[in-house]
Amino acid sequence: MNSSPPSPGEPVDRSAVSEAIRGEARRIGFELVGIAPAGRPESLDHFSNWLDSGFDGQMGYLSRRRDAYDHPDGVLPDSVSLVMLGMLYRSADEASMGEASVEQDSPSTTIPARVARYATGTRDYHDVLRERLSELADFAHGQLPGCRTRGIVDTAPLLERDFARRAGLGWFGKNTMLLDRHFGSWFFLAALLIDQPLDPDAGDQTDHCGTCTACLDACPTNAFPEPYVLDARRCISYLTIELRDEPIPTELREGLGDWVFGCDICQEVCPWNRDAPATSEPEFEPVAGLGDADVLDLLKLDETGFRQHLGPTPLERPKRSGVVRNAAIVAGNSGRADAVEPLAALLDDDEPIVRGSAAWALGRIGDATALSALRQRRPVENMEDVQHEIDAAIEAASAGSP
Ligand code: B12
Ligand code: SF4
Ligand code: SF4
Repeated sequence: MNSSPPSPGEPVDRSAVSEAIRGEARRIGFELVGIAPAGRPESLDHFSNWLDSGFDGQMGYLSRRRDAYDHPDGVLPDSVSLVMLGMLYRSADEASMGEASVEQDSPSTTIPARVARYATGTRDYHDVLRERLSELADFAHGQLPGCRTRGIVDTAPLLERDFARRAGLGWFGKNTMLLDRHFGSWFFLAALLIDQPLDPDAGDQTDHCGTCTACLDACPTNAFPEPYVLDARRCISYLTIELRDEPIPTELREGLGDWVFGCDICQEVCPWNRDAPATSEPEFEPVAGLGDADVLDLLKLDETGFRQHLGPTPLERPKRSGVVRNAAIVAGNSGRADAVEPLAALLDDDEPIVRGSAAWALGRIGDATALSALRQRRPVENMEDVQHEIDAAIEAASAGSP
């Protein structure tokens, strides 16, 4: 294979260039690589129906750019090829512990708060992948002088899983994740769009879910109205990250369990993830405070502490009010009496969504101290929504307290 750039005037050997780009992508750290031709996404109609059903909730950025999804031209005008890329992020520890890593014994002085594993590394994955994409783009420009490229991770109007499937990176699982038989689903996707023809991959799209329904059965908030369809409004990932400046619907709070940011359940139960290999990226290994987050610490975060500890991480997205709101709900779900004091302090927080969720949590824990804090706060609370939360919490706590 000849991967040296063509001399001026020399015809481009598309097949050799395609192979060179695949090889370079692997060298840069993308374990999964494939090439898809630009065109109408195969699941565009499904995407449209999904938006029409309102399953996107508050993620208005999806419907606002609806037309741009028709063709990758909406992202890079005159695009012809998409190099679809996947990078593993499961940490070595988790991979070696298998599913046992999910349930760990915690010292009784902490209340475990789970953060989805894609977000526990030292750096935000968008930054890591963008850096690598730019390396790959430089290489492509060397191979195809004068070409135009654009690297994409997440934020552009492109159905990444659709093109990744077409490029042979895997199949759509019933949990909607893109899955590979060897790599499972613990990988990020990225795309490098190019305005030049490359040799596409055959794209094996065989579905290997069979009769399994483990992910659908395990989802604690029943977020799958049917296989292959996710109602994001019920998904913990959406509720804890994307739903901002609003309370989490009361009927879904219990389902959060101990998740303060994102959720991995429908991937953890997937048999194809059991022996999935670990990442080789040190930046995706969990850092202290995220891989082993403690609700009691999160409840005490003020704006300064939040910016200091979580500002440079993906947890910045839901802002301090979102993270503390989520932590309060997890505290309530834990039923732990040692959460009452920090929760009671939050009844006085500037943010109504924090006060409301703290009230709910106190009602759930429901001991005498929690009840007294709620009763004390009620006459001074001036927001109607929070008053309702406190009333409901007092009722719940009174039912359990003498
Ligand atoms: C919006 C979004 C979300 C939303 C909605 C998720 C969803 N399932 O739609 C929320 C916030 C809930 C979310 C959660 C998560 N996300 Co997200 N998300 C996105 C984003 C930005 C857009 C996805 C989108 O357009 N959804 C709309 C639906 C309709 O499209 P779709 O799911 O991509 O495609 C499905 C349909 O087309 C369907 N389909 C196709 N044809 C047909 C035909 C029929 C008849 C039917 C029924 C269905 C069907 O199958 C496809 C695959 O399932 C993508 C990045 C991107 N630009 O693509 C990341 C992305 C999908 N997310 C990702 C990740 C990692 C996650 C989480 C694991 C994070 C976490 N741990 O909390 C969870 C997983 C939840 C889940 N089971 O999907 C990765 C997935 C990687 C992979 N291996 O699949 C992506 C690709 C980001 C990235 N660059 O790596 N996410
Ligand atoms: S990420 Fe969690 S809440 Fe969302 S669909 Fe999967 S199991 Fe359900
Ligand atoms: S848990 Fe089962 S049904 Fe769900 S994605 Fe994995 S193999 Fe498919």
